[in-house]
Amino acid sequence: MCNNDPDRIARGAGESLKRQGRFITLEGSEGVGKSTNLARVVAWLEARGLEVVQTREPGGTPRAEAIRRLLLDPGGEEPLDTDAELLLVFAARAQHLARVIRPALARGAWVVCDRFTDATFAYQGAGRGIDPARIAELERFVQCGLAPDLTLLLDMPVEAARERLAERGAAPDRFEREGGEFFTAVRRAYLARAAADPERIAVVDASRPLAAVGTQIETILSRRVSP
Ligand code: Z5A
Repeated sequence: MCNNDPDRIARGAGESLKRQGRFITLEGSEGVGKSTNLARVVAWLEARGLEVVQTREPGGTPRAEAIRRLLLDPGGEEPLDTDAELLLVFAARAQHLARVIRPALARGAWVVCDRFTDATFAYQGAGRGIDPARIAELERFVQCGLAPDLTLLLDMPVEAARERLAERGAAPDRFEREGGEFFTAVRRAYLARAAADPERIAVVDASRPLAAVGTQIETILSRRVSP
């Protein structure tokens, strides 16, 4: 039995065995507007009377946020091995699933998460060059079949998104220091995943003004999730 088996978690919490909540993720390369539009998704769901848990990866719990700091910290002399990076991402995910995502879904809440495992296939897979089959093994081990019900993939040209981040002016983290080639590979991988799984992954044109992006997201929510 999977360590994160949803029935085990639900039984542990003394709640219904049935998973009732829904799991929505936002994905995309850096600076495409995931954090900005996540607030809109949450507001849309809350306006329909739903309990919504807003969270992010890597992170979402104090220990998983500590792993996030380790992953994003560009400092230090010692480079982070790519396999170590992958395992840290999944260690944070296991903690997040056990402490936040599974309990929320089991009590019927809707979980809206800024990035999830599609990011691992895009960044550690296409970006770092790790074989996707190895990532899929960890996905099975950690998630035990749990996957998002809907993923909004915010897509736009890499350079334009990087310009948005440059305007924001924050110091680049360890990923943001990568070059254009890395992020072009990440974008391609995301689009390939969307093409392979259009039932789950909806592509949003993130290059348009914020109001237009928000309208497209709300149209997708209306069509694809029925609270
Ligand atoms: N990572 C990984 O490698 N493997 C994994 O499995 C996971 C993650 C889960 C941290 O994620 C890093 O973790 C990430 C991959 C790695 N690194 N990178 N790159 P993150 O989500 O925190 O990092 P991020 O993508 O860099 O997030 P961000 O910088 O906050 O970008 P964003 O959330 O997509 O964008 P935003 O903050 O909402 O918007 C950026 C700016 O653009 C901001 O000033 C907005 O006001 C502006 N904006 C947004 N939308 C628009 C529109 N439509 N028009 C004009 N301006 C806009």
